[in-house]
Amino acid sequence: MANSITLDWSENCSATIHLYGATVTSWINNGKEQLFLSSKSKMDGSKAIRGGIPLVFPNFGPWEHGPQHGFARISWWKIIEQPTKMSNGDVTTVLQLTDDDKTRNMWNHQFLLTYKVTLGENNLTTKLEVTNTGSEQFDFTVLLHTYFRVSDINSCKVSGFLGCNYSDKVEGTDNVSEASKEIVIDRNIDRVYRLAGQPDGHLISTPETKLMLTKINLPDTVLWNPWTEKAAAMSDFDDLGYLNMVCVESGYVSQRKILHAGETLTCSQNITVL
Ligand code: TA6
Repeated sequence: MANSITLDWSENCSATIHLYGATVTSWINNGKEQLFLSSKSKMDGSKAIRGGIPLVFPNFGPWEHGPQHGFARISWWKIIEQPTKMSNGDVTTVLQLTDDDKTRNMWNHQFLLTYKVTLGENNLTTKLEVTNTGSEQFDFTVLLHTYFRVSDINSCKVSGFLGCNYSDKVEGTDNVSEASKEIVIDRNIDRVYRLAGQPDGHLISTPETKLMLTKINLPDTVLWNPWTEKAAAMSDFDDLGYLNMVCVESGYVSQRKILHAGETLTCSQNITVL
């Protein structure tokens, strides 16, 4: 069984989604790869894929019930809609994950995750629907852990955080206000920005490419680069990989989202090549 599916918009515009974690592992636009995938990433289901767009659910960060970042990115998802070319030229596919013994042993709730990936000529949209299919409410956090490829981290600028409050997991501080219009990554950065009410858009720019990330119902953004020491400490991450990636992660993580029985949260991000 093929473990991944590919969306083909044209010969130099495509996206690949691995069924393990429904992880988008590649997005090629105009012949150029836009996502970072570690050359040492496991791709056999033995561990979360290190790169692309891993899905974090039902918990962002360390979790008392199971592995960090939850089970969605380490589960085999099912394709419920094969790649389909729409009338406007976009190509879409839909994958699904529902609760099973494994997930219920960690987190005893019934849920349905429906993930739609849409590839456009110059954009990639990933929409996740979280439905509580049980009879009791549950709460969770959710995040799209996007690894953007950059030619050289030293020439990368990320914007859209000015004035936002963040917690800094490296410095151990909270309620810090971002004073920079553009952030240059020059060290280990691991920040959870609370953007509620802020413009939901980030520009990730290098001399070669400018990508605009916009979000719906994902009010927070995590900014992460492991830098030298943490890169070297990850067995599935190239030691120098930090030079070619930045994680700008769309999430609902600062507060836990409560879903009552039968309720659905629909959240999405769109990345456009400008
Ligand atoms: O992206 C933020 C973060 O929570 C970092 O603290 C770092 O742990 C990263 O996720 C990767 O986590 P992982 O479990 O994939 O190694």
